[in-house]
Amino acid sequence: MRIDIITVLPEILESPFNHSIIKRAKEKELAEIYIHNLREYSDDKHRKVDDYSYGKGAGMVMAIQPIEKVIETLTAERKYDEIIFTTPDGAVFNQQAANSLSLKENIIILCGHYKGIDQRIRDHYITMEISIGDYVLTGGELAAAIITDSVVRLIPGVLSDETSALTDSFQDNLLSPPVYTRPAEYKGMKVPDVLLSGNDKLVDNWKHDQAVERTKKLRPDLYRKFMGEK
Ligand code: 6GU
Repeated sequence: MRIDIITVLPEILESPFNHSIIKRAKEKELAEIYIHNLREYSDDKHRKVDDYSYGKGAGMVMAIQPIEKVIETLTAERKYDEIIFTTPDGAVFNQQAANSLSLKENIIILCGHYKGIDQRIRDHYITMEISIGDYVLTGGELAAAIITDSVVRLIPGVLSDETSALTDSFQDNLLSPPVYTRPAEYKGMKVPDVLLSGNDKLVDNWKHDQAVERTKKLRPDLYRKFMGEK
């Protein structure tokens, strides 16, 4: 899978993909991630990428020209399945959206900034608008990093244990059960006996019950979805 991220702040995206699982996914050539500095596509002599908004209303708007140029450059080279714009007024991202994006070949993520982008970009180029939650960030870069991280880890072969993405929280509208490691007892705090029993069936049942209980208590909204699907 190839992900091209377009941003005015490439520095923010230098670190997130260079560690741990995402770094290994790139090394194993399961994911290619390219960061494009929007300023480099500006025809303006000062490499300006924004301009005043028409009509009243404070704030700068990202202009068409550099965005059109970078998108035209990329789409001339290969076909893209989605051109995503990160924006607080997009559809709220979730695990289902991550699952479906992980099946794509090539995607572009355009990071939103300032007071928005010229609507004509959204009308003519963008195929998907994503928000990562009901709060406002200074820009779409962290959202792009979150989307990329959650999608890349789902690509087959990225996680060492193929089953582990399937048992993630949210895959079946359930939170994960609690986990424990050694020692079995620490300063009087004990690991539940069932986990030491060696009985796989009992352990699986316990994990499922814990997942259901936790979801009911911590995320009643998810619990209703879980019950509705049964
Ligand atoms: Cl994608 N962008 C910004 N600026 N704020 C957000 C967001 C995105 N998602 C939630 N808040």
